[in-house]
Amino acid sequence: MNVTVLAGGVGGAKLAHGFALCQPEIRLTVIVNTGDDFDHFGLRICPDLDTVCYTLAGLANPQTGWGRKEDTFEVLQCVAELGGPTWFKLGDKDLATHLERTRLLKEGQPLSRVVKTFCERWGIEAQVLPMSDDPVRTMVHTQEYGWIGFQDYFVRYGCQPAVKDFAFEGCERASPAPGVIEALEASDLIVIAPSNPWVSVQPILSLKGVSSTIHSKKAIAVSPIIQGRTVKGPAAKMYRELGIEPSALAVARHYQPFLWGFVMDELDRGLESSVRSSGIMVLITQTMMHNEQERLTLAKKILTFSKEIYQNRERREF
Ligand code: FO1
Repeated sequence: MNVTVLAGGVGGAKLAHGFALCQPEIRLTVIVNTGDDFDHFGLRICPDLDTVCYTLAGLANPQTGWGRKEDTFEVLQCVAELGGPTWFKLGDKDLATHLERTRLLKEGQPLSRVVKTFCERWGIEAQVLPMSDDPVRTMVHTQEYGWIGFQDYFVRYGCQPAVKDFAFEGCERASPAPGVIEALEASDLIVIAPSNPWVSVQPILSLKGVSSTIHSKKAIAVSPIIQGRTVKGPAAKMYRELGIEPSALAVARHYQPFLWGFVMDELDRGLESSVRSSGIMVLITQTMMHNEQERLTLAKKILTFSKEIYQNRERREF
């Protein structure tokens, strides 16, 4: 069974890890948002790709979800002594990833090739694909600062500014990375991870051919919102600022054209009938993933759910 997961940072990485633990029974591809990527100290930083790869390789920092475990910040400390910028916390081990990636990109290698090399080196069995080899930059239109880059919004200003809109600069010119459309087409199951719908999943969907391919196959989405709040990150705040009440129902409506099935937390059981009445099949289960076992359990439940949806559809087609 071919499973493709669309992922942003921490939430996407955790669910992707759950599916990775189901290998070799499934073949896993993870398509990762690169709209958050930016240049810092002249280095190419790819936060979501690194979060996914570190998580799959068992190298992730368990406290933050991003960066590497057991890292130190000596370089950043020395940067601080020189009066340089320290708002973006780059660990010493993490810096090696950015140094080597930047070197390979400067040699002319596409990002997808660099990711493949790193995955082989880190012993990652899943196919991890950047959404594109071309630059796409997520921009956030804020009340306070106008249009700003995503990492300025997220890290420098701590998601405090009120959002008005988003743009994915370069997405019209960008092509999906080699393998992205092929993986989606060959999928028996496409999963939209519990990542931020506005700034983690939407950049992937904005690329040529991605939405239409998912539309023709249909997907299962996992709500990143539980009881009106996000497990991590600003998704619920964004919904509110855009005039939409944040809820699992709002997420289901967001993805409705693509949806086959929707996974929402047991704490949101009260919203089940509203989602079902939109013609979407629902799985209610624990969606919080506190540890490896819970990642695996959620992935397995989604696999079983997808089989039930198949059977249901076949029955209806006869
Ligand atoms: N997120 C933060 O909130 N603060 C940081 O200082 C920070 C540093 C950082 C360094 C490397 C990396 O790969 C990710 C890092 N992140 C940091 C996370 C990251 O920028 C965001 O979580 C994602 O872009 C959103 O998915």
